[in-house]
Amino acid sequence: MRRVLTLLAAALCVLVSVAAAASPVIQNIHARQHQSLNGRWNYIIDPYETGFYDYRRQPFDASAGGKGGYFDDRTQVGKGELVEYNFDLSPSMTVPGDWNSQAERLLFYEGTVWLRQVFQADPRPGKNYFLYFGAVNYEAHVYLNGKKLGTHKGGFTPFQFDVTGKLARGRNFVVVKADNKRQQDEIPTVNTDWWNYGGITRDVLLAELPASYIADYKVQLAKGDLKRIEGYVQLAGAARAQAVTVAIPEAGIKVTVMSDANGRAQLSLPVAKMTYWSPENPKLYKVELAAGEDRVVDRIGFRTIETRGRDILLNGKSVFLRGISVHDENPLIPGRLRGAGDMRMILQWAKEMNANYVRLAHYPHSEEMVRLADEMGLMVWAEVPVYWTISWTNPATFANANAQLTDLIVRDKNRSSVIIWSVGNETPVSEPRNDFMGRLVQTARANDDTRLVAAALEVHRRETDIIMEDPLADKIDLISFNQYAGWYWSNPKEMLKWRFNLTQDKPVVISEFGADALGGYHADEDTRWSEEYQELLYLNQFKMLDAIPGLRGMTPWILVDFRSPRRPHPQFQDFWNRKGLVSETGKKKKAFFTLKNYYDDKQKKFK
Ligand code: GCB
Repeated sequence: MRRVLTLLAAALCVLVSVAAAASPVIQNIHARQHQSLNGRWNYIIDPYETGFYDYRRQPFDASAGGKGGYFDDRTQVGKGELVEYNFDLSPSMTVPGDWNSQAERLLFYEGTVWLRQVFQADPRPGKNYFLYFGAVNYEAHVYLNGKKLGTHKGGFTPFQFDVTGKLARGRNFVVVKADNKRQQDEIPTVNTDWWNYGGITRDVLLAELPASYIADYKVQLAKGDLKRIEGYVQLAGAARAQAVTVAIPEAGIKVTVMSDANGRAQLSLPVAKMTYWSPENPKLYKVELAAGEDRVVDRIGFRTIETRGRDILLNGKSVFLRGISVHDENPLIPGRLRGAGDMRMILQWAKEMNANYVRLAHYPHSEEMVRLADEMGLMVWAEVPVYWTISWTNPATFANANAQLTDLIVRDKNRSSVIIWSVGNETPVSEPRNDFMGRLVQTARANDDTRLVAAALEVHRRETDIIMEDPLADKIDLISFNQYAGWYWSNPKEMLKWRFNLTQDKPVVISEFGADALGGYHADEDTRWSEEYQELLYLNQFKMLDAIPGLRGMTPWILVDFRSPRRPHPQFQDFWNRKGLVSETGKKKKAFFTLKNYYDDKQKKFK
């Protein structure tokens, strides 16, 4: 009986979570008719979750009326009534924006903050409405006009709720309970080397779409085929079977196809003449899609990416990935990147060092960042926060990682800049981990066969050899790994004793190496934390790497110093990881130019 009850309870839980789940995200939502809900949001800090649980620790939103929960915007209360919160009288912060950088008392905060925005709406009959969030870190409970829309976990991927029929004419309010507490079974887990910025860190939109609408599409060159565009258009809403038109006027392409009863129209379009996207010429075409009343325009680049033996081929030609790793953080006004200006600054630094490639570590960066990379001509390694010691055997943890990976691919599958999906970083080899990661590789390939799949692996030392003995290496397309010769082991002079002995017949792309240097601190090259030490480490690392026959790229760690709670040294760190080639004040360290010289040289050799 007990078992039956447990099963029933489990089934109910699944039902509840499905009912509360967000609906699939609409492709290119920023290009649709929408109202921005960005701006100043009032907030209440709630470390004990008093607005969520009653004093018996029962959630208010499960009980009748939910009286007491902070999701109701009770600014008008009856005389004598006890209400212990008030959004109108509470402080406000900017959304999108992490909370840590907006109030001193929130710098190290990990827990719940409630945020509320008031907006006007004028819903029209026959239209669909979606409330969209670019990202909320980490767990979000979302309420519209006091009623729960649902929940979402995962701090870096978009989600949305269908609010058709739920909007009032005139005043509406949306409340988000955002909780950034770290938990062992989540993705990422409790231990990371970056700041756990909480809050609504990306755009919030209310989108309006016709009764039938274009929900999703993929318009990309077929795998390894420069002469054919392959993909689909997915319709949703009332009428699913419709004529769908796809036009790329500048490439002389225009077709009309019928979608099936599920709203799916498959595309296979011959390409006659086209300028292919590349870092040297990041050509983007205007792509117009139309079905019934709906129409959406995107800007898409077309390129192929493949490996052949130890080579990486971009549009059929051998390419060397002159890269750099990047976090989603602004050093100058610390906090998550706040918009196109911040993003351009970061990517411009990468361009200045003659990079053609960036690793957007360790989690999905914003869609806007990836679109900028499209426009500025930077190839992208995109990653999910499967980082270090995840709970490998927990099925819910896997489901979460799998969902984050899928959502990333769904969002960015039309971006020519993205050439690699990375399924994780420095995950320690074990049976359960190999299985978990192997299944993520399968998910990436099942969702998108046009890009490479990789992971930042670890290498091992045997005598003076550096070797790769991770079974995951057999399942991915690159021999990609982090290694910290000269910093976490050995030193910049002695590291030259070691040599890479990599036997796999695959391109080698180093996902990390580096050393900390405090910007402006000068000493001899044996002195840790000095710019000279960092510079020598880079020079000697190049010698070691250039001896690898299949070396096809690298993303040293990292473009800019970044905040990390794991870095407390008062003189050299002060909660900053100093492996940046640009300091926290935006000043380029010596090794920035060392890497630039190396890349200038590589570029000549790979012409
Ligand atoms: C790594 C991690 C990265 C860290 C870096 C470091 O291997 O992948 O997230 O920040 O090392 O500085 O130790």
